[in-house]
Amino acid sequence: MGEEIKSAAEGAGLAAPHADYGAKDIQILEGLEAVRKRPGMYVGDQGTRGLHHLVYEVVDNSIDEALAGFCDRIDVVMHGDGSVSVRDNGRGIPTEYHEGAGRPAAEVVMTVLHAGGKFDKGAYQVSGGLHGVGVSVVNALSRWCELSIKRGGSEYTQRYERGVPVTDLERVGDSGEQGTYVRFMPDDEIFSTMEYSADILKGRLRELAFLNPGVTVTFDDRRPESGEQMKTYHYEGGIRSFVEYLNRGKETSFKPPVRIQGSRDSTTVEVAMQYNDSYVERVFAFANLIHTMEGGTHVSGFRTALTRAINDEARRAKLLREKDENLTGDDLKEGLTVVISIKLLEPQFEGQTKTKLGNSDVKGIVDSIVYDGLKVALEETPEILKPIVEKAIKARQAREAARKARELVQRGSPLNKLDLPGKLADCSSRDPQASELYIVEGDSAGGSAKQGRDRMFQAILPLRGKILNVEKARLDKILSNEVVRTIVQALGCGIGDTYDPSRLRYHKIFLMADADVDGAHIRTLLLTLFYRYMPQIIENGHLFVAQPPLYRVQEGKNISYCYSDKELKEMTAGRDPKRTNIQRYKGLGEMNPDQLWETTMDPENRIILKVEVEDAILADELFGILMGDAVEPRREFIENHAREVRNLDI
Ligand code: 0RA
Repeated sequence: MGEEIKSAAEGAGLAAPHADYGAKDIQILEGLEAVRKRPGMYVGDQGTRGLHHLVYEVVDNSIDEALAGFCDRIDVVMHGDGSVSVRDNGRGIPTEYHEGAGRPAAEVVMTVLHAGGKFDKGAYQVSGGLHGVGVSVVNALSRWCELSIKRGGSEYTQRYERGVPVTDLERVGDSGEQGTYVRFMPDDEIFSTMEYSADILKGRLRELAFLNPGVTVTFDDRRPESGEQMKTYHYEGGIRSFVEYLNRGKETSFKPPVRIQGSRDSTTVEVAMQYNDSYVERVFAFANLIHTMEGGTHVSGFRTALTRAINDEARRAKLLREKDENLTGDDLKEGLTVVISIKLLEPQFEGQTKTKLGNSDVKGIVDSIVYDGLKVALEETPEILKPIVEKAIKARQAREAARKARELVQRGSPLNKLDLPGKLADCSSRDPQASELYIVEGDSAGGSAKQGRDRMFQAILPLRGKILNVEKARLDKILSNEVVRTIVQALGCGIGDTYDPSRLRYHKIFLMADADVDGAHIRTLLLTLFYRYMPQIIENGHLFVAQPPLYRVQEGKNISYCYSDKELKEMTAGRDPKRTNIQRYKGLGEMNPDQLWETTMDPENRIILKVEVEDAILADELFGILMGDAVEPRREFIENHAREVRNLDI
């Protein structure tokens, strides 16, 4: 019998457990094995997302303690060895012997899937979607994991390897404190990357601090290269501070942000909102602290309430006359920054990335709480109404103009060749899934790309002229820009709220610009256009950045290409420089069609970067900083990130 279990454990790469096997061990090993065999099912994927998810999972457990009112401090450390630790001052995972399981409760929590939920941990757990799978999943996907618990006057520790306990839970001393400390080393057999991004982690930790006012969250990056100081996040103002943070550096129509709060049927709703002087709307919605990027019923409820309340009050205050039409939800979007945080008992997460809230009763609840709350706020501070209404009326006029401009851009069916931009060298294929569009900067590069491509499935769109900074313009102006129109026409799918995915003519869209600072700038302008006005293209994984080589290295008849200075250094290390001919490409235009095909466009050889939005707030900030008005943060950002500019991944 021992043999059989051993092979199951070994099959999943598990270490041998410390004690003799029993029926309960078999169950645990099977559970851990399931996690290690299909990690994606539990943490999303085996790349960056999954790796970061491990940290979120442990932190979420600490946050659950905070929500239950037992924890007000969480310390996250990235250690020099690549491990991560999370310490909280909650109740501590129960250490008592668990009768049913025949082992200490803490060992059950660490080794049995979903065991956390079996204990009474308070009503609203951060669970659902990808979250809430339990710390046992982190344990199973870690090379090792160390647990330390302070509880009931004592301190206990236990060590696990690949999820399996290698020591018993031992009492190591007295302690007057309470809390849980988990330190884990992600397993490099599971994850394709072991590189944590401090920016991504900090983004989520800051977000959690905003969503849990009064809780102090710290982040300490002790990795040798980091050189960063410890960060402390603590906001007494909650999501109101969150909105102020999102609007920092922008002019706002009123201060402080309006805050609305209420609850019904065990669902609590909290909203903070403020208008700024930009033209974009930013909605950050959370359900049980999970960022619902795809929106959902809470967001729809908010929108109907906002529209109704503003129209009612605007009419009462005679800011809208009788003959004026009602303001629409779209009119009220321009410049709006809003954070919505709701907590509910059984969240249903839907959508492509399971980040859309589906509970149908939530819409009415949020609608009525926000409507009533807005009415009260507008009675208390009537002066905020006028700027909102005036801005919305201007937005309506601009949208009218935009509609006319858009009609020009979108007229006709995309299958009609006459409606395609003249510069587009289209591909023969009419199957969007098989078709690729290369958006290329400059005519000479466009020429090379046209000659080098496989015309069966690759279309080329050369761009010339100034690409508009969409961060600083309204939709009507954006749509009158030649470059934007050309792109929208070629894609065929519309822009803004008329975006229609079924009309997208290419499912792979490549941005191809020179590998220099100007190229990076052009690429960022294009990324901003997609991110702000066709975000679905990014969300659905259609947008890529082509990676042309920086160097061509010739040795006799042998030719190879290098995509970075580092690669060139490695390749030429210890070579006789006389026989090596190195050509640095100053731009795509210097490459002949064959070279461009071979290095950058041939699906067999090319290196491509998929544009993904890991963290919407981070991306929002990034574009705000890179494209906005404030000079100082931009200078700072470019100085801090200068080395990464070649891989501008959002
Ligand atoms: C199960 C039950 C209780 C707390 C926890 C688990 C718990 C888990 C983690 C993971 C990280 N930090 C944590 N803190 C607590 C409730 C304990 C009780 O009723 O005393």
